[in-house]
Amino acid sequence: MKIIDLRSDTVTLPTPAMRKAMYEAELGDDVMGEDPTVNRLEALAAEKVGKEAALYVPSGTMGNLVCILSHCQRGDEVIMGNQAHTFIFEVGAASVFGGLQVHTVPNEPDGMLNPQNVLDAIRGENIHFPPTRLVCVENTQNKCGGFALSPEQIDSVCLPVKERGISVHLDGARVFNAAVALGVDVKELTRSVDSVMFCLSKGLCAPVGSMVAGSEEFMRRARRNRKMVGGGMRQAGVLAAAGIVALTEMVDRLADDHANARVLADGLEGMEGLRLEQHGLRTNMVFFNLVTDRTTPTEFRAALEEEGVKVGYYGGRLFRAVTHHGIEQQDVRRTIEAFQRVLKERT
Ligand code: TLP
Repeated sequence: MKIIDLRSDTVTLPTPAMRKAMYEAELGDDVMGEDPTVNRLEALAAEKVGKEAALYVPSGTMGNLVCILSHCQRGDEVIMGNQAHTFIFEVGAASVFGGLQVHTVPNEPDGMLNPQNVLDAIRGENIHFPPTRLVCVENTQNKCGGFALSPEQIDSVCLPVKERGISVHLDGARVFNAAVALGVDVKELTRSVDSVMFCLSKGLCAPVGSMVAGSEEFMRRARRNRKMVGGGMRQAGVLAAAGIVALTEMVDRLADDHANARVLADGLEGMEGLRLEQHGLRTNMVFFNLVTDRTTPTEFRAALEEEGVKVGYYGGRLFRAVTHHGIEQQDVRRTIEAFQRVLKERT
């Protein structure tokens, strides 16, 4: 029986084209700036997101950290959503490594930050206050359902912030999902931010790696900070080669994952015992709550696993199913049937 693993799009495996590119990659020492494949990936990434320069990093978590460190000094304050990945899932890295204070504002149900709340959170001149240096936005906003935020929504948060001399970083781990779902060039989603991180190793299927991008001057600081946190890799072109395939061949097909997520959401909608999170333009995620007390989250997950379906657990009664390369239409149908069987016995 095929295991339908919907825990995350991070479980995707490199495609045959990626493995071939990895095998054939021309290599050098990237810390010395001499890996031609990494250099090619960085140029391609910068061009895609409309920034002057880009940098290859081992993970999204490191990419966000390197950007935050490159924007801020110890004692500064960073504003972000209370559901932000940088706040919830990155082990407090900004505080641990940056000596930064995180100031959260509530995310709205679709993942948006209310622009006025963000402006109100900016500190004024006062000897008692830490200086506000940075605002972090996230698109798609994972914990809020992975809905796509439009260029206008992103601009409405970022532009007033920048008018006040404060920088903006975009955690765009899945910004290509947002662009494909909205039918816009990804540059429209990055035009009003100073730095962006996006992942190659999620829906785009590369085995490892994320990119950060921004101005040349910013990227010089980011390169130094990447070295400091141990992210300088040597013949990294063997991995970057897969990243080039990810960016050139794997973006448009994200639409298939979105179509599958829609079918899954439609199939789960209205099932007794479930309540779906439906707050915006869906991409490749379906968040749902288990709303029956005839089963526990642990028992429910185990029952689904016996049916060959794995879903992610987000605490309380909240679960996440993520569609990705390798999940086909028939897998979505099988998943819906598995849910029906599991819930029938427990509602
Ligand atoms: N998210 C992972 C888990 O950490 C939850 C997932 O399965 O979704 N930003 C966002 C918005 C992310 O969703 C993730 C990964 C990251 C950053 C970090 O990327 P990695 O895993 O490469 O460090």
